[in-house]
Amino acid sequence: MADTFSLQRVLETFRSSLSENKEVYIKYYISGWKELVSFMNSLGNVFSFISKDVVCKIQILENFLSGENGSHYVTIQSMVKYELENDLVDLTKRSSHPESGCRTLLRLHRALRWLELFLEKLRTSSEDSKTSVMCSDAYNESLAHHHPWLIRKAVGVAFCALPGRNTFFDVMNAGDHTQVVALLGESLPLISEVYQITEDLYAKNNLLELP
Ligand code: 1Q0
Repeated sequence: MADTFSLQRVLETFRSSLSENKEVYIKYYISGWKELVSFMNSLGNVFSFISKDVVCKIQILENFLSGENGSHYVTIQSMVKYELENDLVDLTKRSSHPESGCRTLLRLHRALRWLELFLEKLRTSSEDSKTSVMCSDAYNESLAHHHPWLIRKAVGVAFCALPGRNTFFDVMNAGDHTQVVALLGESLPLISEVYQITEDLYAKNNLLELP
């Protein structure tokens, strides 16, 4: 991972995460999240409670991937099949498998929906649009449904510390603002595709509400 964030690299990792037959490689999926975490860290300490949680979830998945059953964790599809067939998922209440790959990835998956909504708002925003409003609208339409009151409040405080739209566009390191908008237009269908494939897989297996 290079030091400076680039939107292009996020795009590339999500592109690499799709296999030819539309399976999602966990390795690249989490690389995409690592890039986003490094971006979030550059925004300041207010965001550290969020990035800590993401880092922790990335670590859980990396441990599975490098562990003795790692071959079953190559794609999200193989993980779901393996964990379900071997009763490794707590389906209704957290008990003997509180940190399964399936429930851990579900948290990132829900956050990916937030990202998709936020980036779409950013792409179609005008110069006087506020990132804090775009961020919290995207949040209220997605992740907020899964978070308790206390977290929603803390997230609301963090949003107020977001830099403005111009700074956001600059730190994406993707050229001038017109180029950033074009790149966002290119990235979003990919992010949506990865999201939708995962969503369909989880829905088919009744995994969307894992505790
Ligand atoms: C740039 C601003 C970042 C705003 C992030 C918005 C999302 C807020 C998420 C709040 C998470 C709160 C911390 C803990 C939550 C956990 O309780 C929860 C559930 O886990 P569990 O184990 O308790 O059941 N965890 C989650 O829901 C995971 C949340 C992950 C949030 C990931 C947000 C990642 C943001 C990355 C920066 C993207 C910058 C976008 C622009 C970059 C251009 C490509």
